[in-house]
Amino acid sequence: MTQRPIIMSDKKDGDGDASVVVQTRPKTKRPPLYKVLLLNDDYTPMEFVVHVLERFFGMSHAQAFEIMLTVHKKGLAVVGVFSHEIAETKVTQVMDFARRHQHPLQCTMEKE
Ligand code: TYC
Repeated sequence: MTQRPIIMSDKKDGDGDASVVVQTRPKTKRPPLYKVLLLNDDYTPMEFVVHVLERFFGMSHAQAFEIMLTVHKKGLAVVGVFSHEIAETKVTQVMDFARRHQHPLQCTMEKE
């Protein structure tokens, strides 16, 4: 939401001179969000990708299967949106898990 100035009520000082006081407010910036992307490749088994989506992104089997098919057909898909720290953790978890199982699955993040 856009920040609006705080307008105090019109001041009547008796001289017929009305004025407004604009109070400043400390800016509260929301932290930037990051998309976590899963990339397609020709070798990672479909069931492995479905398992990754269930395990690290809390998806149901049906949801995970649907997203896996989107990645397979379109080349990539956003699998979640997180703070920088959480996004980085997800990417690391997926990449480590894929490497341990010797699959070339790639997972990256980008600022929203
Ligand atoms: N294209 C892979 C296959 O046909 C499946 C796959 C889906 C791989 C999604 C990676 O992120 C991925 N076995």
